[in-house]
Amino acid sequence: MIVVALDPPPNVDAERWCFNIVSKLVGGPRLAGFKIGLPAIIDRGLAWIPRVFEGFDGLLVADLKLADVAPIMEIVLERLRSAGFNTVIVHAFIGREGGLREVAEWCRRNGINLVAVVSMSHPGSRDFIDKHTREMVEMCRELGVWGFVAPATRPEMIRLVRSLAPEAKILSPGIGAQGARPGDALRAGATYEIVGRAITRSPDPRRALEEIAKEQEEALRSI
Ligand code: BMP
Repeated sequence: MIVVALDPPPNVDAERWCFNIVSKLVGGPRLAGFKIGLPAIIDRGLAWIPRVFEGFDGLLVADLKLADVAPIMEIVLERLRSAGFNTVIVHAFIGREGGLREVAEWCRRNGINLVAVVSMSHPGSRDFIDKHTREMVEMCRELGVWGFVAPATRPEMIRLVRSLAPEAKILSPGIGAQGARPGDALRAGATYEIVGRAITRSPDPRRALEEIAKEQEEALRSI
């Protein structure tokens, strides 16, 4: 399945840009949801989210990669929940006490899917984060975290996460603009491939989504 990353460039009206793309993609093949992060939120805040996603019942992922103390994260999470997000991404490296434990409880109480970053798609992820992926996944599993971010650019990291957390969702960025091919992450055990620019910067985003969906299906058939 595909989660489309909506990262508007700096020279556009973020709400209009997102609305335009969302209206072309909703109902498209293998579309599971949308991910919205700082590029749109620092331009427009959150008030526009319900306007653009009215009636959409897929994953709506807030990607602020939160990494703060729990009481402050809970304030942010409440605002994200009120805006209509049903899934949030936080960093796992903040650790358990005063951090992920409380946030995981908050998400459970409020019906929000909690996703933890345990490895990233850029090479620098190896410097620090990847040295602790295993222990971060183990901690998150104990806390009942719903999903993980692991990179399509390094399928061995997806395989590691999948082996440690067989029941978890895995969201994998890095398809297209960062070099991985559609289906690479799914074959390694990911649940969703996060795709941004390969769809949103295409002259025909709907066609780009359809082509990626087709490639995913072909990749899955070849397992
Ligand atoms: P693109 O397909 O245009 O490269 O976009 C990837 C998206 O996934 C971006 O929104 C980026 O913030 C996010 N992302 C990533 O690229 N690597 C990570 O390790 C984690 C991410 O959330």
